Amino acid sequence: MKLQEVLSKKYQKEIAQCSDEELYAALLEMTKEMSSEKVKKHMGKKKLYYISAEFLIGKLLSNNLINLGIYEEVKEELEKAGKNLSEIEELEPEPSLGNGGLGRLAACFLDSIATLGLNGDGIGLNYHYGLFRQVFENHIQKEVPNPWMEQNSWPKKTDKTYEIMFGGFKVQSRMYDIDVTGYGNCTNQLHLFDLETVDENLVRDGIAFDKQDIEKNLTLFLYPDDSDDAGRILRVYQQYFMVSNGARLILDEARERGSNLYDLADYVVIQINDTHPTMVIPELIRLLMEQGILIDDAIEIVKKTCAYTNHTILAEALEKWPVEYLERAVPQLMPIIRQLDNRVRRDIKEESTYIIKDGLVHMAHIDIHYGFSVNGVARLHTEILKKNELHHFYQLYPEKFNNKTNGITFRRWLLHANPELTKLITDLIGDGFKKDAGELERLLPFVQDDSVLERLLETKRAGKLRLKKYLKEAQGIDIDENSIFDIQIKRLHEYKRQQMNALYVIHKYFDIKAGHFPKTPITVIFGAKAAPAYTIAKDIIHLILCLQELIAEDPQVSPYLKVIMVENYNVTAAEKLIPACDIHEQISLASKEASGTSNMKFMLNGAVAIGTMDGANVEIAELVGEDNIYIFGESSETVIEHYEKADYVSKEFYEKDRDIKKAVDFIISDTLKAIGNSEQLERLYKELICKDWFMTLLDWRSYMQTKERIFQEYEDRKTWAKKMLINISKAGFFSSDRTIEQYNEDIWKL
Ligand code: 26V
Repeated sequence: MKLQEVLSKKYQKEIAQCSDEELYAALLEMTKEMSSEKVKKHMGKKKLYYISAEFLIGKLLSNNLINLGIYEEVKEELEKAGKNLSEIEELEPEPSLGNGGLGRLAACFLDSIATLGLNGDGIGLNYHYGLFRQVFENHIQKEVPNPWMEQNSWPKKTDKTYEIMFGGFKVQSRMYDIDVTGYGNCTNQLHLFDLETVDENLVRDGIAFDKQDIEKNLTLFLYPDDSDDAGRILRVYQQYFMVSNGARLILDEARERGSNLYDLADYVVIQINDTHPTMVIPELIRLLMEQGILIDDAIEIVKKTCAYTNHTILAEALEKWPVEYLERAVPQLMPIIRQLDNRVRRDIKEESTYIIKDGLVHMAHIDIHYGFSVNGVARLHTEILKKNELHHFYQLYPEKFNNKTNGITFRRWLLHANPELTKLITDLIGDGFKKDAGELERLLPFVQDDSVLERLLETKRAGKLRLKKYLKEAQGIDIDENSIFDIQIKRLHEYKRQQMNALYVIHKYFDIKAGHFPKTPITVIFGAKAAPAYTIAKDIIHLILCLQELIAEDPQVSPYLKVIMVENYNVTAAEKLIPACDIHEQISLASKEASGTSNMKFMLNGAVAIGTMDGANVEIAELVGEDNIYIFGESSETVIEHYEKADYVSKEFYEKDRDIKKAVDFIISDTLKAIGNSEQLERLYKELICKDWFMTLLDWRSYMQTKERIFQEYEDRKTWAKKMLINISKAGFFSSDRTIEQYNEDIWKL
């Protein structure tokens, strides 16, 4: 199908006469039609359902054109008529159906499942506004709605509707489908459930809305503010709505394929992405019982069908719902959850594994007892689950535990995000790596080739120029492409330690003030959204924004150092930031970051990490070797020991290290208070010296020394380019195609 044909039919116009809006609408239509032609009739009877509260799919147009194999062709066709595909792409709103890594992982997985030709669909919710859009006002994050569904949008309305029961009322759902195109292969579906009665007019003043009116608000936002009961119980309604729809769809489809429900596990495997979809287990049991199946049989059937992925060891992130919430929102599930708990109590002594304790339902415990597989998302993470967090479960069910180190789709994070690097790689080793990421290793011999290293540095420069243009247009910010780009982009959380990076900025500011100038100027870039009710996270953003202004206004410092907090960090921004990066910050407190996935994206784009031995950093370090990554800080064992003994006292570090004290004290200096808000700065200061739960000060000295070393070593451009090339050539392991092959081999068996 040619774009011109669509335009002639739709508008009776030539490409050159069309507006970008018309071209976008036509491209959308054409892509939708082409991808639906590739929906494959799968031969095998078993099908995977990846259920997730988040699918951070990003913009889809270019990605779909790439996967359909027509990107270059369309780009040229447009260019010939004087049109620019990137400009057309700007018109596409980004669906923000996720918070961060967990949601983006789900999107990468769908891409790989389709690319590998596996029979698997996603199931989630069609949030009208998704996650909030972040704006900065007076150095403070404000949240506003992000309406992404427009007249011309990706979701296709289907005829599938279900009646969903809640305590005291019922609602009618409808399924919307987004085509997920695989690279040169088949198309799968992302099924997003929605409610026709949702009322966008409920939203007032930022992202506030009436949280009680479930029929009007159910699918308005992703993770509505959970700082109060109404917000938390709304989450329970959302989760049940998602899984009840999902479970019915799954059973309908299984029956259509010939299942008698007793043999469900031969037809269906469900991957539960974190605990948010956990209620699918009792809901399936309930639905099977409605079909006349006895509870013991129903439990056995479901047990063979569900697999659980854990994405965090943070206790506060492991969901536990008060029994009374579930009684209120989904009373039909509580008898089943009680039955499940009773069976655990009957058979197992270890009280810590019970499902209902102190009036709380431990969602992960349902998954582990009543699923057949439990996996972590990086080797270290899985080991910590087995040894610490889930040790008692591991003793009960060692055979259920397995690791699946995360991965990323190279189609989006290399082919689409970095055309210059893609071209260089293709020139050097052909394009086999697009299907078999392991082929990137063939780049290794080129570390001896100066002209290749030179070309590699040029691709980095191209990435920097693209980011420069983007930041100028999006935020009116100027950056210097000749500076070192040091980037930390991820959700804002204390364990990820953006505050440690900010303290280094303060240190460097003093250094420059004292006349010690870096050889190459440094641009420190942050991108992060904070959960609306997470006070300290918002204080950290406030500090960074104050530093941004302070340094920009200081003529003595600004030629050497620049701090930038990118507004509304999202997938689109990441696609610009990652190819431009020299140094990426992966500085979580060891043991706390389950995996991280931006680390993989950066590596693939020739950036070098500064990181702790945490999450997938451990596996990256092993692959690239110690010369090609900068590791610092205490090990996860030491950190876990500090927690066990409760012996970390941040004040001791503050008092004994002059540089730390000076940097921390600066947070509440008159200089910063003149720019920012005293209450917020003081709260952050106190948090750091009195609590510092994620041990920023513990690792700060080693962090600072490592950064100094990096900036020195950056000066030797050839050696640096070698580090870049080694990172790229070793990135193949982190293709989500590899991850999905392992899920399929060990868990799904499609
Ligand atoms: C959730 C919450 C919710 C409430 C309070 C604090 C808090 C802290 C963390 C979380 C994270 C929930 C799960 C999650 O998103 N995990 C991320 O999953 C990624 C994909 O596996 C992984 O790369 C990240 O390391 C992991 O943090």
